[in-house]
Amino acid sequence: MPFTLPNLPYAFNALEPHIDARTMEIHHGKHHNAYVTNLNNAVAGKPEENLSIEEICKNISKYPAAVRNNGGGHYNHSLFWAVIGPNAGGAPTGSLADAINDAFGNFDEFKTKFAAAAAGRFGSGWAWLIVGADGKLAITSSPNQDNPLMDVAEVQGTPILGLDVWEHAYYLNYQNRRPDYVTAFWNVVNWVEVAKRFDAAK
Ligand code: MN3
Repeated sequence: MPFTLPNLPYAFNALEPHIDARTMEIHHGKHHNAYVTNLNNAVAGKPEENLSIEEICKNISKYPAAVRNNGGGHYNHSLFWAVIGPNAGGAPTGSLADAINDAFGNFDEFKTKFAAAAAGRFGSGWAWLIVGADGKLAITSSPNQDNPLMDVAEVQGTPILGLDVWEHAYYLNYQNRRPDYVTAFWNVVNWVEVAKRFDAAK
């Protein structure tokens, strides 16, 4: 099987009270796991089983819907687990902080705009902070399991921070209160990891 479920690099309860253990357990072990299984089934015996998930996303228009949905699901969740974590939150520093100030005015303005993208994504999808082809930061959102790496994305770039706004990501703890979940998200963002991805994407 070419694609595997990455281990969660912290305990299910490590993000409490911001994201509850039961949500993390189901989200990682059931939802992400299903995307990996369905992606492996969709690429079995085809040339794309030898490609990286990033390469598949970049050429997603060539592949059937099962690869788009489950490949996106695998890429998106793998990024999500990495950019959140315990002992996190606060604010970015260094060149990432400078780039956020350049692009959005200041960190609070950035958070307001990102939260608006997350709240405004109708139905299921993701909010993103991306590095565009021009090297500049931008905020965007995508439906379903699409992402900004995909050649079909409205706004394309390299994602360095993503927020899952599917109901399965927050419903057990927050019910219909997506804005409360988005507010809590800032307490678990691993800015060191986001900065690493920013430096790599530039
Ligand atoms: Mn999810």
